[in-house]
Amino acid sequence: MEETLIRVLLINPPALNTVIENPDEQGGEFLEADAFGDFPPLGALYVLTHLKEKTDHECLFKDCVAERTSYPRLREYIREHRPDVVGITSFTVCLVDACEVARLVKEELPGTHVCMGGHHPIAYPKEAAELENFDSIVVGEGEIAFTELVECLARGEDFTHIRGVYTRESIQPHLANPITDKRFLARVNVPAAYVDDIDALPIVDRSFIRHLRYQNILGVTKDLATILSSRGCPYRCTFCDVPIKSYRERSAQSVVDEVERCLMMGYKEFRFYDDLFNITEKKIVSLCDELDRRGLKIVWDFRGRVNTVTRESLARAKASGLRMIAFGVETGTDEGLKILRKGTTTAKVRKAFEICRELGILTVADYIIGQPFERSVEDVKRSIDFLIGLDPDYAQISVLKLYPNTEMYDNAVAKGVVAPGRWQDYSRSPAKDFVVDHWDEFLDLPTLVSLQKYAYRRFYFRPRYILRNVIQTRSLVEFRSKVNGVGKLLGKNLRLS
Ligand code: B12
Ligand code: SF4
Repeated sequence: MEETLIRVLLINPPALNTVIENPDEQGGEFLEADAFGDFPPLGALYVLTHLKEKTDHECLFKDCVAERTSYPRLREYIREHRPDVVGITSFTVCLVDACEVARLVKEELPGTHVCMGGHHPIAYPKEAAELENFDSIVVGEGEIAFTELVECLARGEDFTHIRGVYTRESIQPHLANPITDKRFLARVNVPAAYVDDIDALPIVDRSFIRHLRYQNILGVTKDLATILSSRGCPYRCTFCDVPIKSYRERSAQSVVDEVERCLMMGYKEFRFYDDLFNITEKKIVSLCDELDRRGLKIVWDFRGRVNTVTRESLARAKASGLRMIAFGVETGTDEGLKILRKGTTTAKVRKAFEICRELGILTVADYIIGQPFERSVEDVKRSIDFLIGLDPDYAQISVLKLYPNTEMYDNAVAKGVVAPGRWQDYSRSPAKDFVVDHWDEFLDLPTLVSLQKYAYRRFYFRPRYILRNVIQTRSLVEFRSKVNGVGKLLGKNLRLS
């Protein structure tokens, strides 16, 4: 059949109706990952870039989170641009907003095909396929699958043969015969879209977002680009549902090509947002070699694990501009790390932070309290003591949330800490008053929240800490964002105008 050119819009929905992760979150004393700043939705951008490179269809992108787009404004945008296909990226916790966007599109343009991709359909394919107002869902990595879907729609052809693309009807046989695909978390049990060679994907087209200022409270400039040098994580920490388990690395050449392209667009700072950036020392060294070979001097940071950290590789990275590492420390005892299946020890954690301190690399410790093995206030305080002793430059301290599809959540159900099926019910009929469960077998949530505040205050109000930060701060942007960030962390009205 002949193909007509169509207009495709990808939307990152507003995050206005995120589920309640902590009853105190409206009180201004709550800080979570997203409060650290806005980040470009790279996954959706990868999908759109692929479509743009491989076809002649018109591609549009709307990041309602970064643009603070309201629903009335989004409605106007849809009316004005009249897309033929709308792709919506999704998080389970923001499902209400994804559904609201789909409803709005269908009200304005009933004939427009609406497709849901992103994390939610990976976590809950069955429930996602049955939602109203979506004509299809994509389970897994969407670049090739979504391009094929759009091509089929443009030709008026059936699309249900495409791997990972489902409708309410076409997913049914797979639900009756669930599969296991070792490349994904065991719960992803319908055939999912997967990209074997991530190096072959076109470099993310940031012209879709260059007008937006993504900023992060831990950054040094207003021109921060996030970037991925790998996909997947083979570890199986019990609290995490990173959906893809097979690890794929991009070549250093391809990553640095992307860095160069970003520099040409005016980006000055780079955050590697890989699930697991430092899988080996060799990976870090080859990236640095490639940066040096091209004479590029950049400021960069990454999220990493402590167990592959060596002095040599970090010294090499520091010399090539590495500014900061965010480590998933999680908890302060070996017993706890073992239960979380973190695959590391407190000694290794200490060593990694020591090396960073010696080399002048800033550190962030991601930390979780309210763990199933913390049975008393004293246990939590002991864990906080470890964090204080570690003395990272920043700490992000959360109360453990029982996210969908994690082993931790299943354990909580098995122990009767939470009722079964809560996320499935929510995924079938999302409601914005859904409250995320916590492990409250030993300590109730108000106690955990007050311990979280206690930990933040203890950490950030140490005179030594304050002095060190004043000395280290390099620019006004950095200073202002640090004060705002710490103000937000501590619930004080410290905002600088
Ligand atoms: C970077 C990151 C962030 C960043 C940036 C998020 C962003 N805007 O993209 C920040 C720090 C802001 C963040 C925040 C949060 N995050 Co986050 N984050 C990640 C992380 C580490 C990497 C995401 C990524 O870039 N992956 C790489 C890209 C290539 O993959 P991708 O995003 O999955 O995209 C692919 C597919 O999903 C699909 N796809 C995506 N969109 C679309 C759209 C269409 C139409 C189609 C067809 C396909 C498609 O194709 C893409 C390309 O292959 C993941 C872990 C992970 N490995 O996914 C967690 C993860 C996505 N985050 C998660 C959570 C829970 C959150 C928070 C809710 C945490 C919190 N309590 O605040 C918030 C949500 C805030 C918000 N409303 O945006 C969960 C999601 C679980 C779920 N079932 O929804 C994950 C899986 C981590 C975890 N295990 O807890 N996050
Ligand atoms: S917490 Fe980090 S190391 Fe553990 S499975 Fe998730 S991404 Fe991998």
